[in-house]
Amino acid sequence: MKRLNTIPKEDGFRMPGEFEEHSGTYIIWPERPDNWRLGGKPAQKVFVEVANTIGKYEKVTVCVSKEQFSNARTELAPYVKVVEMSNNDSWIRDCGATFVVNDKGEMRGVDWKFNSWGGLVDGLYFPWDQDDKVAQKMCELEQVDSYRLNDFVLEGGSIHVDGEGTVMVTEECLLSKGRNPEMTKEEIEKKLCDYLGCEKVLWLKEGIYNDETNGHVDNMCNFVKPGEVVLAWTDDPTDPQYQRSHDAYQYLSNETDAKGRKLVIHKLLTPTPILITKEESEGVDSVEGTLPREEGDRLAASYVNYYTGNGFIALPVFGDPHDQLAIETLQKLYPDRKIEPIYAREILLGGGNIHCITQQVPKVKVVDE
Ligand code: KQY
Repeated sequence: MKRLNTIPKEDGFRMPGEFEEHSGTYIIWPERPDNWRLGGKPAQKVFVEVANTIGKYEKVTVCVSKEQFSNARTELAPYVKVVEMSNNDSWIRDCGATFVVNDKGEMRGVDWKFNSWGGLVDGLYFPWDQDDKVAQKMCELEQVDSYRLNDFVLEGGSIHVDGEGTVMVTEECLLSKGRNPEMTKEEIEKKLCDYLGCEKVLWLKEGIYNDETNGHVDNMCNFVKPGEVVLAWTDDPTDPQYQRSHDAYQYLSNETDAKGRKLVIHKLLTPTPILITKEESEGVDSVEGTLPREEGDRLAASYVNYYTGNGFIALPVFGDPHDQLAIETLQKLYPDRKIEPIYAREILLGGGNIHCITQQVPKVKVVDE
């Protein structure tokens, strides 16, 4: 498949909202023992549940190292496709392709430069060379051409789009020193709009407290549909999350989207703070260059890190009293989708959640003039 040097927006391509129809989902199998406790075995069970659940609604492809191929193939349901793919870890939202479509029913991939959430400044592991090839490999599997950006670092979890010209990000992440420190905010805006087919960037100040991605927006705020967002929230003024959520609410209340609409903002209470236990910490290998997992550290838990699929929402839950409220809130926001709660503490322990381990492939359609 070809590597393109043109600009998606000028070529007539845009990234659809995640709530638009998909042709499938990609996931990478977890195994690195310095990120996933006990050699990844507990996390693998949850990834199986995520893949098998999503596979009931849309085609799922799980990418696996050669060492784990047979194990993954055995554990995953037969309706899940398993392909061998080298990787450094399992965050395909971030290292995978961002797919863009046009009105003629064509799809292409955007292959951002990946540097492990901050490179040598504050990246989470080294090296990341195999992860940086994942997007191109997905494009080969999908048989689509791709736009490669060698000069712009971005992870898929740091953007959300409404599919109608608006992209939402956080300053904490996109202006961080480990991403594109040589670029101005205006230059970053232009790059986002050019490669996602957007006209307007919404800049939240920060994401979820203690999020090791430098505050990815996908843990903080999501588009339910154009003009409507769901925002991680707490009413506890002693929680360091409080100011972050309130700042975001204030900002979004005073903004409009690319089409000039005021946004409807739905609050989604975060779970009670979740801390790493001694046993969990001890199960993770210590490796220099990989972010350590210390007992007592607060995890960046949020219900906003859900995956929106064809007819369903895959929602992380934590065995917390707020789980039920999250299920009910999202069921009201998505009356036509089944809420699929998945106990996801093991994914959270690795530094992200269900949205971070999935990447959708949009369904292409011809749009009549
Ligand atoms: O998107 C994410 N939340 C990924 C987090 C990466 C964690 C690596 N330890």
